[in-house]
Order: sequence, then structure tokens, then C-alpha cells
Amino acid sequence: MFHKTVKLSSPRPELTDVPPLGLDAVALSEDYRRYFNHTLGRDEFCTSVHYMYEALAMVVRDRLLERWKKTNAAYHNNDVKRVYYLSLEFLMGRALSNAMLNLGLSDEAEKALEGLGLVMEELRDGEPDAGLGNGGLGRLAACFLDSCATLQLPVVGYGLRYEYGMFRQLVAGGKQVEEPDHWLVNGNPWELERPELQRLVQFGGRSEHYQDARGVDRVRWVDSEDVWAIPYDVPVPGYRNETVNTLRLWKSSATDEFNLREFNAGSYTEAVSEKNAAENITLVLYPNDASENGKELRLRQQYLLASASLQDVVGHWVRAHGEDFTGFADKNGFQLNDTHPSVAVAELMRLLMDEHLLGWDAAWAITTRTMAYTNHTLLPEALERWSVDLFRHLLPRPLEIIEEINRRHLLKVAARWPGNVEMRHKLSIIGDGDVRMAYLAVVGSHSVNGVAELHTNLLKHGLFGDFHAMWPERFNNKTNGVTQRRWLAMCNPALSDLINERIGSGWVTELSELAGLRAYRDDKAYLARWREVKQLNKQRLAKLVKQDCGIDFPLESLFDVQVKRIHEYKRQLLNILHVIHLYDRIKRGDTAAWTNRCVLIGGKAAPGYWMAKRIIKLVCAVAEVVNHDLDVGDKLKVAFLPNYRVSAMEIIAPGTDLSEQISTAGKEASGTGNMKFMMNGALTIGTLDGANIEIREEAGEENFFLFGLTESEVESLRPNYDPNAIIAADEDLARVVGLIENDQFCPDREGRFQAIVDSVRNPHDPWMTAADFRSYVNAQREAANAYQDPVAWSRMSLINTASSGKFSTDRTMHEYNADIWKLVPTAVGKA
Ligand code: N85
Repeated sequence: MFHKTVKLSSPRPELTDVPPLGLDAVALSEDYRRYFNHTLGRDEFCTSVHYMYEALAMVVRDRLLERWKKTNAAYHNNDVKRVYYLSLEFLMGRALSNAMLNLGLSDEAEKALEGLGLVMEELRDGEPDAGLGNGGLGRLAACFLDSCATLQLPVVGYGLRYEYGMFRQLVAGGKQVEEPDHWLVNGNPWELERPELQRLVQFGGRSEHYQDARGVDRVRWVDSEDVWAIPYDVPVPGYRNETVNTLRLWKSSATDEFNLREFNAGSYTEAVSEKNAAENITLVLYPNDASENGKELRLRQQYLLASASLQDVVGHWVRAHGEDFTGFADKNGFQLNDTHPSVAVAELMRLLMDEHLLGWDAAWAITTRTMAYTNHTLLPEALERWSVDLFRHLLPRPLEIIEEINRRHLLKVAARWPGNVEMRHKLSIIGDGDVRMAYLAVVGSHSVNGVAELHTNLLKHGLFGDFHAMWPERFNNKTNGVTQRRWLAMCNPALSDLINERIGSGWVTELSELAGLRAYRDDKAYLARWREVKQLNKQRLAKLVKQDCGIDFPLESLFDVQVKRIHEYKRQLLNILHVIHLYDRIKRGDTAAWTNRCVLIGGKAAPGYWMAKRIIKLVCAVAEVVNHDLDVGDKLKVAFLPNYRVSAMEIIAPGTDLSEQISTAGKEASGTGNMKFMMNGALTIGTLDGANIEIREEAGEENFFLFGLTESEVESLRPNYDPNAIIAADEDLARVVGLIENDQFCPDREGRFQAIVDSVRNPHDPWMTAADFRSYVNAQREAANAYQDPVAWSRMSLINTASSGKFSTDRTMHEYNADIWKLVPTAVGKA
């Protein structure tokens, strides 16, 4: 791609100096009509929601662009330090409502649409989710961006512009079916292509050592196959503060040179297919949320992100400062979202040494001063390891640098543990033929953090125990959060209004102010309205369930919800065992003082994760039996919600009474769905895992349904775990297991769920489902009983919302900034 430029003798402000756009209904309506008629070329017969959404999106985008430029100017003029959040995933969801909320024009836009005979709700649904992430890790990145913009922190997100996001999940015949999510087919009004800023990324070839003109030993990467990375910028508005930060997403594209070579050799089709290979890099998001898969294409994605982003930052530096890197580390920081972008450690070294001629020590000082690493999981199957052979083949020069990083690292290990060969093997970045990316990230960073107190302690004393012994000062905790703008103000307007009535709206930017609600915990009239709002939100949720599952959820029941990725450690299986137990009680007539309950389970299984898919089948099979059994009636309803996603959670969290956070203790690093539910007044039934512990601390133990073994109990029981003895000794559990084993939920197919039963009966079951069954059932009974007292329940609900102040990403970002980044908040408009 080639961009012609013209010479400007001086800047031309008259080109860009335009009066500000109005935020009132009249201005919005006028612009809307112009976009709809002229830009999109539609007429009064057009009924497509897509074009109506798009016209409104363009109206809003113009307002964002004004502020975006001002923000960039403010950062530039103040020569601020910036932090770059490197992440393979940004699960942004929809942008329209969020942008309108943050710009403060939702009401005027609604008025404008009304005047045009349009309904905001319908237009909103015209926007596809930007599903560029798997789950918690990707959504966390999106919440971080919202909070940074709101706190006016100069933070840039760097990610990939996947053509296909997280797959769409259908349920057919009780099974998950994956469909590609071609979310860009109708265009994306929220992105701005910046081809003039494209970067060249190298793959393959070899590394060549040579002497430069001055006789200095240098290294260059030659014979590589190069790929363009083209940036697409997405605006990230702060809350009513004129700040608009940037999310920069890279799209891969073939280089012309490399096509031409093949073309001249006469192999036109080969040239075209190589072009495809280059363009394939950012084609699709890998849909694994808890296991690495070792595929070459994934490593290409990781390196493309790292290299293009670092070239962008370093290039920006050189334009302003030339080749003097003295101040670089004071003005730039990189936060690695898990190990996925951690090849950035080697890439920054390469750029500084090979391209900008720094020596090793100077380059290493800059690298370790700028890099910081966040770990999101302890699960061994999710820890990234790349085979050295694959690495060498694809990234010969970065591998060489990693080998040198490791050589120097092992000298330090030897100095710390003299004569201890075993320690050197254990702590080596390269071992068993693999590059261990987590070790590379720890060695190359000045900060390593976990995402909840328990998780960080387990990192310090488990996974990274020896590194912690070497560098205790590197380790710190940053408990996750969620943005209350999206997860309360935007998704739950009825509750927001009710809250504002008593304590004002300061909580939108200072979530701890929700504590003021506690004063109303015994105000009967207020609690009655709190219940009314919940009922209204349950109606919205029931409508979604009816639409997507065809099942009626009676509004007077306890809405019991578990939505998250399907994984054995999250124990959706424990949930369904409890559902089967309830069904068994109904069939036995054990229904005195019964609480009607609607159980909703939703989430995607990684396409290659057989057991997770089998669990979905079991949920659907149980639902089928329970929902059609005339003995059950309204006592129990079960539904599996297909295609769980950000925009679905915006309806689910407000309508939930009971939030299921039931992972095996020690396995869920933090959880963030737990926080969204709490904020919206759901009570939690949960284990002492991840941030649940901190949620319970904040809400008070009397407002949380606790069950299950602790992390240390889990680990001490493990060697002697005997699930079959537990089942034999627990009549209820024995009956539940018996019902599954006797094909009660699959009369047509004998033994369909035997593998599930086997996993529960297995003494090596890592998730120890049987161990927690009894205490889970007891906690569920407590919850059911508590629900019978509506006043007491709504009091607990209010206390949960009131206690959720800690779980704002505003607080999380504040802590990252105070402890790691040290950025100066910069208001827009400041010269
Ligand atoms: N982790 C998470 O969402 N992880 C991924 O999405 C992910 C892992 C992975 C491995 C969650 C290979 C390739 C792609 C991948 C934790 O489970 C939550 O406990 N994607 C935590 O709350 C959340 O990260 C945010 O910290």
C-alpha cells in the first residue's frame, strides 16, 4: 500500500477548525436524517434496523471524533507517560449505548428518535457484539479501557482485529453447534482505518551476525516473509469528561513485494494463496479460554501483535527524540494481559538492539523497567509453552534473544542457589524442548500480579514460588473489577434511578458511594420498590429465555443463574446435580415449604473440549425431562441459554436473584461475573475461591451463601479423596448419580452420560465435585428458605449492591496506576 503525501508549509488549522457539534435532540435528529438519507442513501420505505442503527452510530461517532482529537492533543502537548495494554482479546460488546451514556446524550437521542417515529431499543439491537474475546480475560480488558478513559489515564489498548470473533453458539438437538461470527460483514462504524501507520512484521528466515561499517558486531533478521499490520483505531470514551482514548487493533495483510516474487516466477495461484496465509493471521479468534493449543497460527498472532505494537511505540519515540532512548522507560509502560503477548519481551530487546543499536544492558534495563505481567490462571493446561523448534522456525531472531535472556537469567539463579543444578532446570525459561512463556514474562517484567488476593498468594507460594523467593518485590495483587457504567448505569436503568433517588448519581464515577444505600436497609417502602425493580428486570430476563429457549420462567420463582464459559473447574456439573436432586425431591413428594426455582445455565464450550460439550448435553437433557414433567409444574424450570455473550449478560445480571460462583476452591483466579451480579443485587452462592472471598468480606457472611471446601482443604483431601465412599454415604447424592446412570435423562441412548458419572466417581477427579455436594445442597436450601421472606431477601439484595463499591475497575485501575504505571491523569483541554 502506498500513500501519497503533500507538503504543507505550515499546519492548516482552517482545515480542522470546525464548530462543536450539538448534543441536543434537534442537532442529533438533523444529523441522523442526513446520514440516513445522504450517506447511507436509504428512504422512507427502508425497514432494515441495521441502517437505522448505523445512522445513529455515525451521529454518535462524530461526537466521539471531536473529543478524540482533543484527547490526543492533550496527551501530546503535555508529553505524558503512556501505558500500552497488550492483549490478544478485547471483549467490547456493543458500543452504541455505552458511547451515548458516556457522552451524556442518551436522553436527547431517545427524544430525537421518538420524533422520527423510531424506538431506541430496536436500534440498539441492530448492533452486533464485538466478540473479540473468550470470557473474563477479554472482558476485563474492555472494562479496564472504560475506567482508564474515565480516570483520564493515557492508556492505549493494543489488540487484533479478528475478522471472526467468538463463535456463535446454537443449540440443536440438545447439543452445541458452532457458527462463524462474521461480525464485520455490514461494516463497523466504530473503527477508523489508519493505513498510513502500517508496520512490517517478519516471520521465518534466519538471523545473520555481521559487522557494521564501524566494525561493531550486529545482528539482522534476513530472508524473512513479511506481513503488513494495518491499524484500525476504535474510540474509547470516558464518562462525561471529554476524554476519548484509543484501542488500536491490527489487521494482517499481504505485502506486495512478496506477491510479486511468486508472480514473476509464474505461480500466480501460489502467490494468491500465500497472500491468504498472510491475511489469515488475524482472521479468527482462538476459542479456547483455558487451554493453549500450540498451533503455529496462534504464535503468529501473538508475534504480530507484539511486534506491530512495539514498532508503533518505538517509532513514535524516535520521531520525537531521535535515537536517544534515555527517557524511554519514564514515558512508556507495557502491561501484558497474561502470557499471550509475552513475546513482546524479546521483541522490545530486538528492536532496541538490532534496529536502534543499543547494547544488551541498556536494552534490558529498558525492557524490564517497562514490562509488567498479569497472570490470569493457575491451571497447568492453560500455561503457554511453545516448542523451541516451532519458535526457531517462525521467529529465529526472537528465539536467539530468549536464549540469551535465559543464559543470563540462569547465572542469577546459580548465584542465588549456588551449586543447585535442579533449581536451574526448574527455573529455566527453556526446558523440555519448550519455551515457557510465563517464566519469560516473569523474568522480563518489573511487576507480576494476580487478579484476586487468594490467586496472588497461590502464585507467590505455588506456581512462581521460587521466582518470588528471588524477587519478592516484583509480586503484587490487583483484585479485578468491572465498570459500573456498563454493568449498572447502562444495563439496569430502573435500579440506577432507584439508587439515584436516595444517594444521587455520584456512584457512577465513585462506586464506593453505593455504601450510602445501607442507610435504607430497613426502609420497608424502599425495599418494596427494590423488589418491584427486580421483578421488572426478571420480566426482561424471562422474555429473553422465552425467546431463545422457548421456556416460560414464572416471575415469582427464585431466578438461579450460572453463566460463564463451560469448564469442569467451574462445576456447572455440580449445579445440574443439585437440579436433579430438586427434581428427585419433587418426584418423591418431598416438597413441604417449597420455593419455586428457575435455573438458567449458559456458556460456550471450547469446540474441542469434549467433556464440556457433554455437560451442555446433560443440562439440555435434564431441562427436557424436568420442563415436561407434569408433576413438576412451576416448582422447577431449567433452561440452557444459547450464545451467552456480553449483550446477553446486560439483561441477565439485572434479572438474577441468585448468582452461582461454585468453582473448586483455588481454581478460579478471580471471576468477574460474580461482581456484575452482586452490583445488580443478586445474592451469591459460592465457594471460597477467587474474588468470591472478597465479595463475602464486603457483603458480610450473613449476606452470602457459602459452601464447600477451602483451597487448603481441597489440597489436603486430594490424596485420600474417595468419591465413591462419599456417594455411598449420601443417600441424596446416590439417588442423583443413580438417576443419571439409569439413563433417566437419555431414555433413547443408553449410557450417554456415563462418562460424566465416571468423572464424578473418579478418585482423581481434579474438581472434587462429590466432596462439595452435601454442603452445596445445604447452602441451596438455605437460599431457598431465605427467598420465602421477600423483605429479608430484598434487604440482603440491597446490602449486596451497597457493598459492591470495591469491585469497580476504577479502583483496580487506580491501584495499577499507583503501584505499577505511575501515569498522571490528564484532563482534555489542558494546554
Ligand atoms: N481467564 C480467562 O478468561 N482466560 C482466557 O480467556 C484465556 C485463556 C487462554 C489460554 C479468566 C490460551 C489461549 C486463549 C486463552 C479467569 O478464569 C477468571 O477467573 N484465553 C478471571 O476473572 C479473568 O480471567 C480475568 O482476570
